[in-house]
Amino acid sequence: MRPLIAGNWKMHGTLLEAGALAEGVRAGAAGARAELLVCPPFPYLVPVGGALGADIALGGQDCHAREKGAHTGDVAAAMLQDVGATYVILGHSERRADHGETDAMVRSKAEAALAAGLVPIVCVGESEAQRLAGDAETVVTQQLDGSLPDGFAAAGGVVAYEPVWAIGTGRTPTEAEIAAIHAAIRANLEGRFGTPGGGLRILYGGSVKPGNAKAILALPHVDGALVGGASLAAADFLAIAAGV
Ligand code: G2H
Repeated sequence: MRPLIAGNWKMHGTLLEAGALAEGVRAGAAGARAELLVCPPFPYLVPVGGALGADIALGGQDCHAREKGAHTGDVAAAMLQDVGATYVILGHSERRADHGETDAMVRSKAEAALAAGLVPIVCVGESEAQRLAGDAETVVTQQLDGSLPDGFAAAGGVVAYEPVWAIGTGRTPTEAEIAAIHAAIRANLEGRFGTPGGGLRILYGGSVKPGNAKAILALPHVDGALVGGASLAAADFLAIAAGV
């Protein structure tokens, strides 16, 4: 399967900076083996989508579970689709922490994304305390069971494994730990969805940098990366993509 390298810009940058970053990604993306995806803040989706061009995918960082309505401050999946997005990140640990998003809420959002024709990227990952208690695999499996809707595999959904303690910290699990969780995620997907689950992409996220990307991306069942901080510099993002 074609690897996916996704940039999660989170809540960073100005309009000018977003445009320049998108231009920089576009300028260096020709010939990339990986599929590239950029997920800017909502106000920058349209200009960034234009600057990226047709060969680099555009995504949102969240969507609402409802199709439309009186939900001040929220964005519908169909709105993302309307402005050219094809993916949406859901259930990122920052949203689970900042907005109290539960597995059930993430599942509802993923259903809305599927209904709008978007590919959901559903994030899962354990806290440091859960890792130290030996519960990482159990936690991730529970999150998968609770967060993924039934139509997930048929739509080519993406899972991102992001251990919470590795996000923005410069720390990563060992290669063996990443491989073990990704194998467990693959087994879970195949167990639930059968053969289609074996074809879904599982991304690793959490302090992916040019210096560690190649080794992480070479691990079995690592089908790409969800990149935060390092996606804010075009050269770093492209260097990570060159590691697949
Ligand atoms: C994890 C990741 C992007 P960073 O949140 O989703 O961020 O690469 O900064 O750890």
